[in-house]
Amino acid sequence: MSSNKRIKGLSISRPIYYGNTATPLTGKKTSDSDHTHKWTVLLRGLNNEDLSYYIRKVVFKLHETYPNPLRSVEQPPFELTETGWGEFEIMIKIHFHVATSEKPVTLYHHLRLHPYEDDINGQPWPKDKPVSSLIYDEFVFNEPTEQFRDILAKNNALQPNLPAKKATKDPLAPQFSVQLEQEELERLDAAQREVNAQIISLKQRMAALDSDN
Ligand code: SLL
Repeated sequence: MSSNKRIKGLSISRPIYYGNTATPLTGKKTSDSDHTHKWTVLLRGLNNEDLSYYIRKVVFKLHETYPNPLRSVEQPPFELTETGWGEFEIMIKIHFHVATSEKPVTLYHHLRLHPYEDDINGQPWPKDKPVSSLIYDEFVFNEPTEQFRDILAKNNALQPNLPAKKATKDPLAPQFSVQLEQEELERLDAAQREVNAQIISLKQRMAALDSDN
C-alpha cells in the first residue's frame, strides 16, 4: 500500500507544452462584433500524452474584458477557444489530483494573435495563415510521494518522454526537438554577435564625432 511518504532524492519530470494558436476572422466577421481572431489556449502533454491521470483541472484566467474571465477546464483536452480583438497575458493555473499531493502550478502565456514576422521562407505572413505561440516546458516533481510515484509508474511516466531528436514531418504537429532547439540557440547567438558588432560600430562613430569637435 503506497503512502504519502515522500521519496528522498527522486525527481521526476513530465514534458508539456502550452500556448496558443490563432486564426484571423477575416470575411467571417459578424457585423455586431469587433472581434478579429479566433484563438485557442492550450496545455498538452508531449507526444499526445493524456495529462488527465495527474492533472485534475486547468483554470485559464482571461483579460477582464471577457465575461466570466476565470474559465475552468476539468476534462482533457485542457484547452479553451474564444474570439477577441486583442492580445493579453493569460494565467494558466494547473491543479494536480489530490492523490499526487502536489501544489498547483501557475504559468503565464502572452496570447499571440499577430505574426510579427515573415514566414520561415522570408515571405510575408499570408493573411489567413494561423499563428501559433507554443512553449515547451517540463513539470519537475521533486521528492514525489510514494502514491504519486505509483500513479506515474502505472501510466508509464517514470521514463522521461523527451522531445524527439529530429523534428517530425507532420507540419501541424508542434515542432519541439533537440535539433530545433539547437537551431534556435544558433539564431540567438547570431543575433547577439550582430548586436555586439553594432555596438562596436556605434562606439567608433561616437568616438569619431567626439574627436571632430
Ligand atoms: C490590448 N491590453 O489593448 C490589451 C487588452 C483585451 C482583449 C486586450 C475581449 C473580447 C470581448 C478582448 O478581445 N479583449 O470583448 O469579449 O490590446
